[in-house]
Amino acid sequence: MKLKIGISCYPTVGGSGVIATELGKLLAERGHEVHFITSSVPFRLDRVYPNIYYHEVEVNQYSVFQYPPYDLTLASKMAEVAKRQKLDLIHVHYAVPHAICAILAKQMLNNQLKIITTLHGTDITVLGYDPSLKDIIKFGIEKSDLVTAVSNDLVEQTHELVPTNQQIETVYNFIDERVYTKREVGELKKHYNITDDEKVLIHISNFRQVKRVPDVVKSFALIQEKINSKLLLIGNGPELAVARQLVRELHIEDKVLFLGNQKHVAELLSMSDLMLLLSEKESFGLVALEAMACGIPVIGTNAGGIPEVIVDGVTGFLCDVGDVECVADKAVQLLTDISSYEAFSVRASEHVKAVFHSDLIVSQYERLYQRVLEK
Ligand code: GMT
Repeated sequence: MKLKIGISCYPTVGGSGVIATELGKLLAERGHEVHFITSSVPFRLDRVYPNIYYHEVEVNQYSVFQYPPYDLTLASKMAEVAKRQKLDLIHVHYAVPHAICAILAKQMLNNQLKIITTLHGTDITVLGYDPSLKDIIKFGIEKSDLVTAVSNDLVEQTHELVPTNQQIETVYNFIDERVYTKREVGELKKHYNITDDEKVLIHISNFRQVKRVPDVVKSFALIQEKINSKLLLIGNGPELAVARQLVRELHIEDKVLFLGNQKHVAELLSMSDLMLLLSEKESFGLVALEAMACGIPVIGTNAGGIPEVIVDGVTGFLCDVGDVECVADKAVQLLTDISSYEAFSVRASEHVKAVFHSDLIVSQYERLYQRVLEK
C-alpha cells in the first residue's frame, strides 16, 4: 500500500538528518509520497526528486518573543501539512523537539495522525541526563505510536536513562549502496600530494568532544612512525582547534590534511585504506558503515553501538576508549599484511550488504508503518 508520510529531522549535517533524508528518498522511490517538514531543505536533498515535497518551517521573529518559538511553529506546520496532504503518519528523527512537536500536532488533529519516533543517540545519551529535558523525552517516547532506535545498545541505554514501558524496536542505519561504493579516484590522491606508497587513514566527524579526535591524532602519530602514511581529517566542530594544536605539538603537520566538511565522502573514502572512529559515545556510527561499504576496514571503540557495526577481527578491530596503543597496533597489523587486509576489505563490504542493506532496512520501516496503521 502506498502511504503519505511526513518526515521531520534536523536538516543540517549530522547522522540523524542523513538517515531521515535517505529514508525519505528511498520511500519515494518505492512510490510513497514523502513530505519533509523541516527548517531548511535537508542537505542531502540535493536535487528535485519525484514524490518528495518540502514544507519549510518559518519561525516568526516577533520582537515580543525572547526566543523564536521554533517548536510551536514546527508543531503547527506538522498539523497543517498532515491535514492538507492527508498524511497517514509522521516519522520524526531525534526525540527533541520533534517527537514532542508531533504529539502536539496530533492533538491539534483530534488524534488523527500516527507518530513514529526514531531515537538517534545523543537525544538519549546526552539529553537523557538533563533533568530539564528527561521527563519531556519520556513523554515523547510514551506518546509516540511506535519508537525505534538505531542500535540494540541505544534501546538498552534508553531503558536505563529514561525508564519506560514503551517497547523500542531496533532498526539499524543503512546507506545508499549506489553512492557508497569503491570508486576510481584517479588523480585525487596526487591532488592531495599523497604518493602511491603512502597509506591513507581517515576520520570523519562533527569534531565534538565525544568523538575524541585527539585520540585519532595520537594514534596516527604512533602509526606513522612505523608506516608511511597520511591522515585525512574530515569535518568541522569545536575540537578542530584542539586537533590542529596537537598535530603541531606532535610535529606531524606535513602528514595530516584538514579538509573541513565535505559533500562527496565516498570519493575520499575510496582513496583511504583505514578509518578510525574512536568515540566515547556513539549510538551507531554511520560513518563506519559508509567506510565499510566502500571496502574500508574500521578501527573503532568498544562504545555504544559501534560493536554492532564493526565485527572485531573480521571487518575491522575494536579497542577500548582511549587506548591509542591498541589502535596503533591493530592499524599497523592491518596495513602491513596485504593479503589479510584484502580479506578485511572484502568482508567489510559484504557485511554491510548482508546486515545493513538499504532494501532490508527500508522494508523493515515499511512493515512498522503498516503495523502502526493497523493498530
Ligand atoms: O554526533 C553525531 O554523530 C551526530 C548525531 C546526530 O544526531 O545526527 O549522530 C547520531 O545519529 C547517527 C545516525 O543514527 C548515529 O550514527 C551516531 O552514532 C549518533 N551519534 C552519537 O550517538 C554520538
